[in-house]
Amino acid sequence: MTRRHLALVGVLVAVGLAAAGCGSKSSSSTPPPASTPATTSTAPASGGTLDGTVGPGFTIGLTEGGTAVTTLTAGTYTLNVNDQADIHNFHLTGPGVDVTTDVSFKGKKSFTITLKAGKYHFQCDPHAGAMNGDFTVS
Ligand SMILES: [Cu+2]
Repeated sequence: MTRRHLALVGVLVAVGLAAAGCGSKSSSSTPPPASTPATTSTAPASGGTLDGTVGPGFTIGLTEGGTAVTTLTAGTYTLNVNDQADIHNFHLTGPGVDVTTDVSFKGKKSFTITLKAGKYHFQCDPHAGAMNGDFTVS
């Protein structure tokens, strides 16, 4: 092996180490969070899980992680409704969303909803005046 050859090998090793060091620093197993795509996409952009409850009394509520929802970030969410009475329903409306359980229905139902910036309202239709709530999406 010539001296020139050895020098070249040394350079390649150095480059390889530099690249490896750089790679281990910036790369990780998870890709960076995707920002909202410019084009319309059906893939969930963000969001999480929302819990809607109605009944058994004259109560209705919407929580996320146990906290009452007042504001949310736009995105796709799973709405899990626990409708605990056959005299109430859980009806959520707002930009692009209109989902409800039947009044006579009693049990759990899940919806996938995509929330956009704007005001949303949920209520029990038969008792809308007393059983309702609102939140804002931005
Ligand atoms: Cu009701």
